[in-house]
Amino acid sequence: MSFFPEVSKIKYEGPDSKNPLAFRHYNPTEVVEGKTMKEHLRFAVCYWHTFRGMGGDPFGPGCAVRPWEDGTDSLEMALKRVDVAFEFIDKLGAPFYCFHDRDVSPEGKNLTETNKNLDAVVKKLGQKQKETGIELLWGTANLFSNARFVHGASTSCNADVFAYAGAQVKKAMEATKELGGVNYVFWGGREGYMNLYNTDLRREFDHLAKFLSLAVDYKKKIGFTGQFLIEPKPKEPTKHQYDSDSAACMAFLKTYGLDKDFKLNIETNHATLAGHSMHHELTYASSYGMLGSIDANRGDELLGWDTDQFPNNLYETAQVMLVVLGQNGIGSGGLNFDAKVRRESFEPIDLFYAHIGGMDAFAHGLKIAAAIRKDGVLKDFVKQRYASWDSGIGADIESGKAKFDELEAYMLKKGDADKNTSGRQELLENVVNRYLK
Ligand code: XLS
Ligand code: NI
Ligand code: NI
Repeated sequence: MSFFPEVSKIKYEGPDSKNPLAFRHYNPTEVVEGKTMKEHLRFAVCYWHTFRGMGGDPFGPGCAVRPWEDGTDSLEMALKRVDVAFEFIDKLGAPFYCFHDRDVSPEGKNLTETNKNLDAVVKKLGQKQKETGIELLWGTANLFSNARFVHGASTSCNADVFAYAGAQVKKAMEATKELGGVNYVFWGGREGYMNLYNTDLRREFDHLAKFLSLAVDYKKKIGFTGQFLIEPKPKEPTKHQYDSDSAACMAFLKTYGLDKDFKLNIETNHATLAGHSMHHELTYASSYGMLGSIDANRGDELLGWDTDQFPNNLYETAQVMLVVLGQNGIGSGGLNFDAKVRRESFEPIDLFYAHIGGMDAFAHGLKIAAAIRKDGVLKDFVKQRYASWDSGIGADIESGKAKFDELEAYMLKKGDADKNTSGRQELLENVVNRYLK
């Protein structure tokens, strides 16, 4: 039985194609900088938006047309949805998918039943992975939808909720391991505060760190080798999320001695909500070897919340790929489309258009970034800009040879600093635009 009978396998047809169900740039076997596009981009489809999102918003319930849904959150429906998901991902040609435990399987009447539901679905996911060759980029636990998480999970004022969350992550990590997942993600959910009058901020941070260190312990115990990732987000659902941006996450991890065990999964729309560009968030993490994976989407310039739209901005995808190529690849991470079609795009076929466009935007961005790197236009400029640090006083400062005494003696003798040269921002922006084709 087919759930998308009108769609066959999406193929690469080249930049001139006008077929909306074909790739114009994503050519999985095309080699760029010594690796195939498939290896560079490591696209993943997310289960929550793509197979559970029904387009609901604060003004109305979901209205997406999904002929396979029976309107229930039953185990039977969950098992059927696995067939839908794998047909979609397989036809699209994405090599990976990602899920939360509660996206793929329903909550039961108690934890025992909930875990049994997950076991049943994981079994089917495993079979489908084998059948299709699709792999799991990452798993995670939904620690925010159920009412028990109203005050957060590991940062809840209720110790029982911390315990429940621990049990849930333990199970989700086991499921991820069983399915060969190459990463495991911790997005904060409701770990944050709405109001400081009722919040012991320091205690909540300590609990968050305790929770993550227990996860590290358990990871070692069961021999799960996937990369742990923290996903920063500054606000929504809480007013202030503890994992607010790359810098905050890295400072937190360092403070609690967890920095060797985690990297970051950085999401475009979360970067912009934090008042940063995606380029900034990626560069910050990558500079310290902390960029592990990417949630690929975009926000709306005029809306101040997490709209999770599909990426289409070539400037941005090129910047993302410049950072990724600059660190020699995304490693075990990938580009997960944490993105949802608009409420108005309610037909199943829209899911294909959305993903094809996102994949093409990144494949195109990859080609642009590679061309910029090939000509060395930015790299050479930056190298030249910092040349004063490569010898003389600059090299002495960097190596620790020059202290304040030496700096004073040097400058007294010289009288004044050498003249500055222009940063040439506009010139460089023009140069980058030359490659946007
Ligand atoms: C929500 C997050 C979430 C994570 C996974 O804003 O992006 O979807 O990626 O829990
Ligand atoms: Ni998001
Ligand atoms: Ni995300």
